[in-house]
Amino acid sequence: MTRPIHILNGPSLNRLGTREPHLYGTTTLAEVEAMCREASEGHPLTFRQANAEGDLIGWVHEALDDGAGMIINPAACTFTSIALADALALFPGPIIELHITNLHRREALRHHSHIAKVATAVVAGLGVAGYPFAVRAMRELIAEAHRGATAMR
Ligand code: DHK
Repeated sequence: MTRPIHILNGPSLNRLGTREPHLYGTTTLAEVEAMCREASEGHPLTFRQANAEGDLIGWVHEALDDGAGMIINPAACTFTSIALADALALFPGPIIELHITNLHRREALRHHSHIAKVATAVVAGLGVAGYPFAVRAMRELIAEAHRGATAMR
């Protein structure tokens, strides 16, 4: 069985499409999910969004046993949630932290990420195109890990 890539989205990302379109664009989260599924080329993936930190943490815990990789846009939890970072630290596979906007061009309160310390890589500032970009990068990371594991045998 191919292990899935889990894609998690944090608070207010369910409002993509109409939420501050000058920052986040006009693509909806459902359209973003479709872009991710196309980029996955059949690799199984889950795509979820929650406004509550505890839901995100629960989904990270669920993913610990079966996940090949994790892509997470933690939204505002990026800057506040040591609890989410602690949960992600348990995840054995690659983690891509993703932001639609370039946080470093924005207010200072968005410049420090708790999540970056446990992430393999960070994608920020590509708009929603960052999502399929991250899916393709994740497939590479998973294939690389698989090649490494095979070579060890
Ligand atoms: C999305 C959010 O909801 C904000 O809280 C972050 C991020 C930026 C994004 O760019 O995807 O600050």
